[in-house]
Amino acid sequence: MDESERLATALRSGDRRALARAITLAESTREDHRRGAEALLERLLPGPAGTIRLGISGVPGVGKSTFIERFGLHAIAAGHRVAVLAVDPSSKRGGGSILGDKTRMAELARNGSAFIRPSPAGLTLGGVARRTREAMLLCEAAGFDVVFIETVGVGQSETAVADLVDMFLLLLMPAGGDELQGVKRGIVELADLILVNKADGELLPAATRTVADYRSALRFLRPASAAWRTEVLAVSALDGTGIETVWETILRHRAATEASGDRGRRRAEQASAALWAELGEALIERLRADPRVARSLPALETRVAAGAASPSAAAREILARFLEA
Ligand SMILES: Nc1nc2c(ncn2[C@@H]2O[C@H](COP(=O)(O)OP(=O)(O)OP(=O)(O)O)[C@@H](O)[C@H]2O)c(=O)[nH]1
Ligand SMILES: [Mg+2]
Repeated sequence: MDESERLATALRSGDRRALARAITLAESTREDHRRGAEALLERLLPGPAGTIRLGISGVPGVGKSTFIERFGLHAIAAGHRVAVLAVDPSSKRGGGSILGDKTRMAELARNGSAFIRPSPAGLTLGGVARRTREAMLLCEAAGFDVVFIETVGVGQSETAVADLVDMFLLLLMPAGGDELQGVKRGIVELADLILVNKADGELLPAATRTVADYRSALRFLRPASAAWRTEVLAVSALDGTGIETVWETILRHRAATEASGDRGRRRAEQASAALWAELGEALIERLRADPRVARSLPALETRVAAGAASPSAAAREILARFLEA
């Protein structure tokens, strides 16, 4: 039995240490590690059917960790196994965030049916998204049938996460008026489910108002698919209000998008997008490593920067060098 076969067997049995090791392999930039991760992923395909991939985003402090812990424990009680991955390309959290999140999600972290993994540090957003996709597939192969991908609301990372999952959840704060609280319209448009958190205590009236505001604002948005219209719910991650309704809504979304074929199509599109991203990355790497390109590239880049050559002509010339037999 070779290494990837051994790892695949341990992983399929649900061994969390094997899963952690496999993800480390996938995140590594070392060529032999990458090859090992590839061999492993090949072995594990096709993954189990019926998994639920959820993205979640929201500004710092909105209650993502509290929500994931509460919701995760609920899903586990319903017989599921829950993995939590983070996409966070900003250096301010990076590898250190796991400590914070594991203490914030202490009960979930201790649960044998949960697996929590921080964002790989030191990668670009594109790199993080690629490796997170692989980590997600590894989690599913290890029997984690509900996978959460969390990102802090910093802009582009939401799109990257929405492109990895079946359903994108946006967590909002209860707001005083009808202001859109710094959440970009484009991000609201990505959401399949909007949750106004902290609907408890003295924030309850504001939360109820915010739900109504978003419900009416969404009436003017064209739904992204005929099978599903974005819904808005009030929840309290702290006291558990609405958590059961969130779970039911997720199952309803799954049923609707499965029946319409949207779910399969979305996953197929995501897989081919991942193929093209890998291809693009691999080609650029090869191109940069090519000695003929290396000789001509700096001078051409300088001329483009100085406005003396057009990017398209320069690109054509570089490609011609690269493709020279
Ligand atoms: N009242 C109330 N407070 C909440 C609720 N959910 C979270 N909080 C509080 O809000 C604060 C932030 O919660 P977190 O879960 O750490 O928020 P987060 O979105 O994960 O924050 P970052 O990890 O910094 O991005 C904590 O003090 C929580 O106790 C809720 O439903 N109601
Ligand atoms: Mg958090």
